[in-house]
Amino acid sequence: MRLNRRSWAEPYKIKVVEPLRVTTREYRERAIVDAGYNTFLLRSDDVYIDLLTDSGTNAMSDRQWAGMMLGDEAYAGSRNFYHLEDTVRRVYGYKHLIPTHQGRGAEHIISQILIRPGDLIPGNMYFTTTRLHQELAGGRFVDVIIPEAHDPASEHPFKGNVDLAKLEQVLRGNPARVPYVSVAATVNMAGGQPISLENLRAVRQLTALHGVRLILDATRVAENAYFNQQREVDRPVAELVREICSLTDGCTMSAKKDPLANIGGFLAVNDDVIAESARNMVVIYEGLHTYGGMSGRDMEAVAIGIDESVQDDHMRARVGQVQYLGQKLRDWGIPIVLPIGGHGVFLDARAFLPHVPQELCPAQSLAAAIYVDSGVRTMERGVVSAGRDASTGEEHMPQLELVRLAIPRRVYTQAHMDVTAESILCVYEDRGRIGGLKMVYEPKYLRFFQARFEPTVRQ
Ligand code: P70
Repeated sequence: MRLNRRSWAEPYKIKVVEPLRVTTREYRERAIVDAGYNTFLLRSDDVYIDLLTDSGTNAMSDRQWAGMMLGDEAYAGSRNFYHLEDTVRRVYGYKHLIPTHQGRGAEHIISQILIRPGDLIPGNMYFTTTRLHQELAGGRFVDVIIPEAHDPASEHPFKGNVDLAKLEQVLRGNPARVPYVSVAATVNMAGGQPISLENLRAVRQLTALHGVRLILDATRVAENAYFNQQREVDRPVAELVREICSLTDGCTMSAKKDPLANIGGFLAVNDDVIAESARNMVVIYEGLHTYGGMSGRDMEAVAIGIDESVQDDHMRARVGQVQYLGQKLRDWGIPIVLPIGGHGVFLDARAFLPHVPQELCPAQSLAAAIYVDSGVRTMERGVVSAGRDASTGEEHMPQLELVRLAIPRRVYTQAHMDVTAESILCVYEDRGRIGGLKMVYEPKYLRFFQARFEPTVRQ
């Protein structure tokens, strides 16, 4: 036997294709200037391989597309809502479903319902939209993730874990000022890192002791469950998803990620009173409580996608592709966040561009350089994303200065991963020529989406 390991392949074949446009380097040099060196401001037609995000960029299955034809576009009581509600109850286990147009709609509603001015919301690292909604409700986010999460080189298998001592300190020191603890699975800003079941159980115990609710950001909970299966306890992903959710009181969900849809989201809770307030609020900001900003066909696609997302073979291929890209870069000595995450590979821009100080936005500059090299679009996840302190206006200076290569689900092939990896290698070999950027336009909220930059020195 010559093989000691047999390969696996994606558990699907391709039925529809979308042609990609290849541009020249000169064209891309112009395009990135026009986009103010911000990859969010590029036209998608000018992008070759789009690793900006795994959000809403998934390829739907034939079943999801077929389901869309069954969309019941009634204003009230659409049959697709009831299908989604049944699915959420069965797969995640929460009692009440409040649909929203996407994840941040759910974050808005839960934040407004539970947070009072002056409250603290501990969480396992910030996420941009989550923290903003907490702040807009008058709260303040407190980071209680383990310190290893802030170190790109640490190979801790569960960098999404909560530092229990830190959490206990916040809970003890601020009685009645913590409306809930927010736990993300996986942790996006840490590099798609999972939380262990063991840690989540301990968080549950601690919050229960203090009578504090636990709200899950379930956006990538199936990917988290896959890591739990691989690193902690060998049980089916679907079972582990259910168990994670059972340890929490409710969740916010962006259905644009795990659930394999192009748009959608929801808030799900067990508490009848919170559900009633949420159903009342959703009609102000999102739409009626049986659609929340989604069309009937969107809800159908989400319902079917949820079931597909917790299949073991799907998750093996999904996370397996991310690991394939990450391992290639690692083997070439390119600095990435370790362990390789669930939804993307994160370049460590500090180590990649040690000559560019954080004030000059190294990750933003690296993302621009990668685009110019090959048309691969990535996203900054560093000082620009971190924004400013809500009360002092000071810039946050995060320890992690990263460029994210997020992999859409079921969209690209191994060859696309090879082309991407080779582009990163070329940029790495030429890294001495990449300089810094200064921000010349800064929007007030979530600045990374629309900020514009100029090079500090001629590149
Ligand atoms: C991304 C997207 C969305 C997201 C998330 C977690 C863990 C909530 C949401 C919000 C899109 C994005 C959002 C802000 C900045 C950059 C990119 N993440 N929780 O690409 O969900 O987008 O549906 O409102 O990752 O990571 P939604």
